[in-house]
Amino acid sequence: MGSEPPVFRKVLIANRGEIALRVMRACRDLGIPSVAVYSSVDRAAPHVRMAQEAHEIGPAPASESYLRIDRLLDVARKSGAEAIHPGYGFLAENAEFAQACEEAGVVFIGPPATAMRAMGDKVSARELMARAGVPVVPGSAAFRGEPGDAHAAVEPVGYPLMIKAAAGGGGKGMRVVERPYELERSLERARSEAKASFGDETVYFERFLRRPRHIEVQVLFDREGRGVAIGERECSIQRRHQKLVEETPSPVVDTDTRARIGEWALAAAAAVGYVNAGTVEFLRDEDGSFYFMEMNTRLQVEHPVTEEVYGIDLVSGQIRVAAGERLPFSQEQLVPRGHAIECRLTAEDPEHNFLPCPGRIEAVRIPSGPGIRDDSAVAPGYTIPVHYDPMVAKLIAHGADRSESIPRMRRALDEYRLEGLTTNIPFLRRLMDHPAFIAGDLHTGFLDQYGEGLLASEPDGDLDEVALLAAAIHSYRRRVESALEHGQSQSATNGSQWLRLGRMRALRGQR
Ligand code: MV4
Repeated sequence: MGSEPPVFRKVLIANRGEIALRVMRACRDLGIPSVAVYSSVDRAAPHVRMAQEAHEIGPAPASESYLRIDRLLDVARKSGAEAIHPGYGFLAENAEFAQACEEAGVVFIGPPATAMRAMGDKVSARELMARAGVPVVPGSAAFRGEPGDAHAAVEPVGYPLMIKAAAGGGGKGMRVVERPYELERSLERARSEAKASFGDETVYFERFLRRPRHIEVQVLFDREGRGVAIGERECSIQRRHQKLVEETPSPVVDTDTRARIGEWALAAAAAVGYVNAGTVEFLRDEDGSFYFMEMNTRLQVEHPVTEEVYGIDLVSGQIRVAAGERLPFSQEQLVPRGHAIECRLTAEDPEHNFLPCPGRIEAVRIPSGPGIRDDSAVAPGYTIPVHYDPMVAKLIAHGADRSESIPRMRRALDEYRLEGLTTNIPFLRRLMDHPAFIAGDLHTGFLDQYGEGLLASEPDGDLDEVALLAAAIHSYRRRVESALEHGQSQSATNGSQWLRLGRMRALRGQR
């Protein structure tokens, strides 16, 4: 391949942080110059420092910079970029953006807008999947009737059931209904939530699975419709629909199951004319049944575990199929080797309800050694902006099996230093020691069940003394917090949470 011309003359990376660096590296490996973009607060960010060429696209708020389709296409035109990689988040699953790229004659490194739209509506996606032979959770069609008519609609579904927004996804607008008498009230709430979040109050009903696992299958398709399934990832360790730890292979997926869910994932993608990298999400019930949940039409945060175990470069694969090349590997070549696990390191304080704690990084030590990969965007003296995601690094450990990758992850978490920042590293470190985690006994409610026990403040030692201290601290905190809360509405934005924590710390005499 050395002497062949690169597949694109130039690629624009419409993202920031670790994923911008990740895409830049793939471009370099392919001999493609890349173009970075940045908001005003990201002028000195790692992705700008590493770029050969970078353009400012607006002020800090993403809506005025990283989400501005017009400005991104301007930069593509000015810089001569032939293709745009959207990373994840921001515009990665925005069908209008994919379409605008197509219309501007720029290659969007991702699926066609039509495939994104087909997967966007959950009710039609379910119907499409069922027709393609992919199992879906037993459920209803779209429901738009009077609340009183819902009882008849849920008759075939049974209880407990879940109300989901047709335009939803990622956990928004969902409601569990345990008994018939709650149905009408829950329906009204689910509808108003769906209306507020998505501007569409259409809902549908599904049988509620009690302790499911989240298991997803990676696929890659070329433009001729050839596709491969690249194993599964177990992503059951989540908090409020944010994944914290992902791994492959899943502790509960054997070779036959992998082949079976791989076929379903390929059928799901093919049914919408999929091209490029995508992920088909399944829920696995406690009885071992798999059900299609949704499809993510982008590269995912957790793609590195798949890369480590399958020995491939997914981003390079994305770029090559986007340029019209054939799939760079066959299904037979895709044999898993060992086990990989990823932890997401965030500037969040688990001891204070995972409050975002952006700040200045004073010193850094990146772990290394056998089986360790670090995908991060950190540097000494760098200030994490408050405007974006608090994830600062992904740490990936690879080993012969789970009993080798987990100790490697522990060792690497111990090595990691991000001085000046409050991070979730100690929480992740304790998670790696948790007996249920080590046993692979995972489900999507894992952190709800065990999360408290992973906090540093978990009492041990002399219980009477601890109880007394806890009571005193509790009443003190209550006083401080009620003083703070008085006449002050709680804001959901990171920025003002940050200010609020600052005031709270000042009152408590903390740093
Ligand atoms: C479910 C479910 C149980 N039963 N559907 C959450 C995200 C959204 N895409 C679907 N979700 C769920 N759907 C049925 N019929 C439980 C969840 C769920 C969940 C799924 C995956 C990962 C984490 C989760 C956390 C809570 C609930």
